[in-house]
Amino acid sequence: MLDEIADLLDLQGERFKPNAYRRAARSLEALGEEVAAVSARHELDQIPGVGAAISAKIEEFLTTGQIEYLDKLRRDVPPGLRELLQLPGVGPKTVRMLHLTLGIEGPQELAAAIEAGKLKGLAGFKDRKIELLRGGLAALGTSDGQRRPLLEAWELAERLVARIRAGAPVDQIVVAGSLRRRRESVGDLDILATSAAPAQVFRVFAAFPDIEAVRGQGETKMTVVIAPGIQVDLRVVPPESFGAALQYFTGSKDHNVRIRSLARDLGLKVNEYGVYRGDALIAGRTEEDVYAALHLPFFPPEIRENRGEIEAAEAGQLPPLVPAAAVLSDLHVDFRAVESWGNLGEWKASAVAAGLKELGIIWPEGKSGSEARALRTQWDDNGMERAPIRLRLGIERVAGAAGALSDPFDFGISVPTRRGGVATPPKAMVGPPSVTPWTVSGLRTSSSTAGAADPIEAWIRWAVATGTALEVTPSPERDGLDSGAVRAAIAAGARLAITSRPERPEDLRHLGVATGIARRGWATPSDLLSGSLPPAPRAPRRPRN
Ligand code: DGT
Ligand code: CA
Ligand code: CA
Repeated sequence: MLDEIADLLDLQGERFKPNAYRRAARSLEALGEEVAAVSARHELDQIPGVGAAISAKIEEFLTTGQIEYLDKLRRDVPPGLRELLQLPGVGPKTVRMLHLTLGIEGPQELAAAIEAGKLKGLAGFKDRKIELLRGGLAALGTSDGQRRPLLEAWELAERLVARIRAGAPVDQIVVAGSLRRRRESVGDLDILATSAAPAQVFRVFAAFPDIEAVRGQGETKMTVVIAPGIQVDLRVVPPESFGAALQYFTGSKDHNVRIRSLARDLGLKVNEYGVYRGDALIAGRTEEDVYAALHLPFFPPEIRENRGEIEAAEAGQLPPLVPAAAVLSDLHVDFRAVESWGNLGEWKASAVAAGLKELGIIWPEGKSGSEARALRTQWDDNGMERAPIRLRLGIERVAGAAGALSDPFDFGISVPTRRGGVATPPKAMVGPPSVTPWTVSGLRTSSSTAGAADPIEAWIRWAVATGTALEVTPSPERDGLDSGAVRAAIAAGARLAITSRPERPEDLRHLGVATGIARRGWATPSDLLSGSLPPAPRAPRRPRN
């Protein structure tokens, strides 16, 4: 409490008092007995740094459990400023400076200031520190207005849609917005539906568990906040406008600005209700209709960012993005996940449900060979080959780790990982020639969480030079390439390995989310490793023991 008083006084710009409270706090920490015992002997003021004012506050706490002075300070300082104190590497002096120079009063304003580049050049704000702040803000997570990792938003959306479908008569229901574009972070969810009974749809929506607040409700739109603070907009639109609404609310804003201007050139008007010539509605039921009315091909949602897709379409050169249904391999299932969900039958069922034809199960280096052989036996006993799903086994080791890579099982695949290793790629991957470096795992390319992103360019060059693919996962803030890195990798000629990085069998369905990130990076089938897998391993050795 004394430290908190010091922080709050610092926020108010007090010069000497904060350090007096901190000194007293340090003395109490070093006390070696209960402060109540010292108080009982009336010796509080003999503690170094504890004068009359502080000892009175300690007495107050011991008798009432509170310190009125602290309570008043808490009331006086804006709550947003106190929240900022929780950020890594941010003390009261920094918060006060941000408050005074940029008028920042809380996490949202700080996030906006970072995005607007206002922190650049401020004394003490190197790029790395700004990255840390950005990550810290994302992790604060408690207040509204935070962007969420794609996968978290996707899972919430999945539950919401399933619930609405189960409880109300909906014809079409699609989550639009940044989630449909598979943006790596999502601000809020934008759900669109058509229904013969909109009121019932809204009733079911409002009854979703974990709703923190209802922000607004009209005839056609309802906005709620779902714990922990994710805003969700639901719109029920007429079927003849569904395509136009979907096009409008999928965005991105920049893409839509271009679309509207192309429409103007054709003497047309486009909005969330449809495409109009004068007052006549000429398209709106489907997105395809909307784009066709503007003489444009259908744009896959993932590339609607005004990053060259309009020009590509005009030149008739939209890339043939890898279809989600074409990704039939999940190339990096961590053995530890299989181990902790030991029933291979469940993995098989999930893999079949996800339409997979191949699973790569990867050992962390150092695990024993008997476990691998036991898995192989279990696999055969479960009839996995008849599913038919091919099993590939491999070893993951830190890229650049010294010493020969032992491959006792003869599986022939290795996964150099950045995880736990250095941020820049090694000169060479050490290993026996029988081992094919397959995918690079553990790269973090999105800076939306704490810590800076890895220097991806160097890894891309290394992947190209060593013939190793780069992993694309549904969680680039944790590991894997984000869509920007995907685009850079493709431009450099690197291959991609798409994986759901599942923790549980049911997570295999996240492969589609990872595929979305690859598509967002303009990946086509020929950019995938799965299009040209290394030769199948030698016939599985069934141990007899
Ligand atoms: P988010 O939620 O920050 O992750 O990103 P979005 O893209 O989902 O943005 P959001 O939820 O504000 O709006 C959804 C879509 O609706 C957006 O991508 C484009 C469209 N939209 C929203 N507001 C406007 C606007 O003021 N002008 C235009 N042209 N489009 C808008
Ligand atoms: Ca949104
Ligand atoms: Ca929205």
